[in-house]
Amino acid sequence: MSRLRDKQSWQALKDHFDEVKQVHMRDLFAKDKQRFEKFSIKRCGILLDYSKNRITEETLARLVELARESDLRQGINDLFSGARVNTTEQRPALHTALRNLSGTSVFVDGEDIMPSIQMQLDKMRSFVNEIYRGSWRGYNGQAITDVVNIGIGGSDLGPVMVTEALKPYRMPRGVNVHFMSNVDGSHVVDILNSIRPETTLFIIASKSFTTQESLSNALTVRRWMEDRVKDSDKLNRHFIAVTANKEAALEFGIPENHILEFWDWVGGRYSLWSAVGLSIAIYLGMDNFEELLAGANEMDIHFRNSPFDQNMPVLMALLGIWYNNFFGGQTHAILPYDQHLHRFSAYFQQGDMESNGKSVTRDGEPVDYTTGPIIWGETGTNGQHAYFQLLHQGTRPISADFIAPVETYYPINEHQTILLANFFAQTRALMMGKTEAEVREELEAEGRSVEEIERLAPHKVLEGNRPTNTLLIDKITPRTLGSLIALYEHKIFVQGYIWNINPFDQWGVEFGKKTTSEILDVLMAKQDEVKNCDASTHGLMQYFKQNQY
Ligand code: G6Q
Repeated sequence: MSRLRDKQSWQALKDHFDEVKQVHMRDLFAKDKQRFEKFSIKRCGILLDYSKNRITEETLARLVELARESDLRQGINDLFSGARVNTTEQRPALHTALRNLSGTSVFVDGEDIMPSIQMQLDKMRSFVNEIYRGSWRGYNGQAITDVVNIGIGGSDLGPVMVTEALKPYRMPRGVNVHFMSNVDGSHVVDILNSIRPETTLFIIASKSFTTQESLSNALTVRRWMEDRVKDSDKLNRHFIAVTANKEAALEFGIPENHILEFWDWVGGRYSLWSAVGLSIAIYLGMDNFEELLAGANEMDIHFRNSPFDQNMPVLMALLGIWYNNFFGGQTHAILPYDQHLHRFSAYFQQGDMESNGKSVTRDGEPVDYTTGPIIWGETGTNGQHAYFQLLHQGTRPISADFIAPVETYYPINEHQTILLANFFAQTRALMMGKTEAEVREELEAEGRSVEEIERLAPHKVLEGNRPTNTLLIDKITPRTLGSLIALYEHKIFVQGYIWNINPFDQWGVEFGKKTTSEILDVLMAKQDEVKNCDASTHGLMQYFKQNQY
């Protein structure tokens, strides 16, 4: 048995699970009027109500004991202090240092990294200022109106999500931002058709500066620009690179003073806090970008210093483990009731699934328990008219986070009240369900015949007892969004730590990149055949080659 399943607290949770698995939340709420007060916490402008979970005070105590027995405190200290928590790549994961506003030093290989972080922030600020003061001009002297971020995965999803979420904070008369990620030519063409070359600045964001999609897109864009601009100095005004591989960016032709750097100790999916966030800073202004950092820092401080039973990321992580490992839950939904947060679930689909989609422990032993769940979700209320049916009456256990702001930017008519009514109604309905007696009573009140009641009743019963967290945010601002993102980042870290896996590598993604490049060599006739090619892939490639024109 693995060390995790061997833990006393794990065994205690197993025993406890057998005792409480049949308990209905309806009864827990009926018995304890203080349940909301007991199981809710407010920090950083976010109220987390976790009372609609299948837990008692004893469950929580036992989960917290699991965190203690896993030595989570040491794990948190290691994370923040720059220990090499990314064990396979022998790197720290210091995204928290990017938003460390305390001024205290953080060391990597004996060197204080805070001055270099500040230097990149200063450089970002000066780029943003130049754009807004109109001193950064395109090849024919016009000011910049559009910025295109060319990047994928971690070099794309964060800036897309944040710029969408904070649209109301866009700089007055601000530039437009576009995100070119897919190597599909349609994505490239759609964006190039919507901009004017003379007033557009392209940011090539790639940590490795070797990612094929981003480099292919960057090359196509550069050729498109070269067709219009012959003078290389003028052409250079249209390109910035953000990378941890400065040499490759120089080789691509980006001038040194147009390169923003970050470091191998920033994971791609944790990089929006670095210069990868340049498109965010340009769209919202540097002050708002720093507010985002400040909000994340506030959550970092809470996470680092709070006892586990009053620690928002730890609580959310432990609840996730409760469903994942004891109830056999396989999926977790993230459901924002805020249209501007429409990329939030997609962002944490990467954040969570790329981090905790692992099957061996940090020591390379196969795990004998399940790790990261499938993360998915869309905005409410739309989802209610679609997949929510399965949440209410499907056979699979699903847990969900419901996220909404109290205050909206657009207080038109009763929209926010109606939105929040839906929001509260769903978590209540999922928790309460509807018993057969209630269904029969309702049908009788409608005047249905005995036969009809018999026929309909089983279909209208809702089991309920479906667990949800509710996150009510005072208002979505750069600061609270920063805290919210950091909350999820730390939740993921805690789960990975307790599962004893490395949440900071992504060998599956790397394997996908490498396999593509082997196949591309064959499709482009640089190689005759993929080594040991299987009949399916071979047949498909042949079919494509024979039919592509
Ligand atoms: C993130 C992943 C992955 C990565 C992209 C882009 O953690 O490793 O999504 O961000 O593959 O990589 P580059 O930034 O190196 O182009």
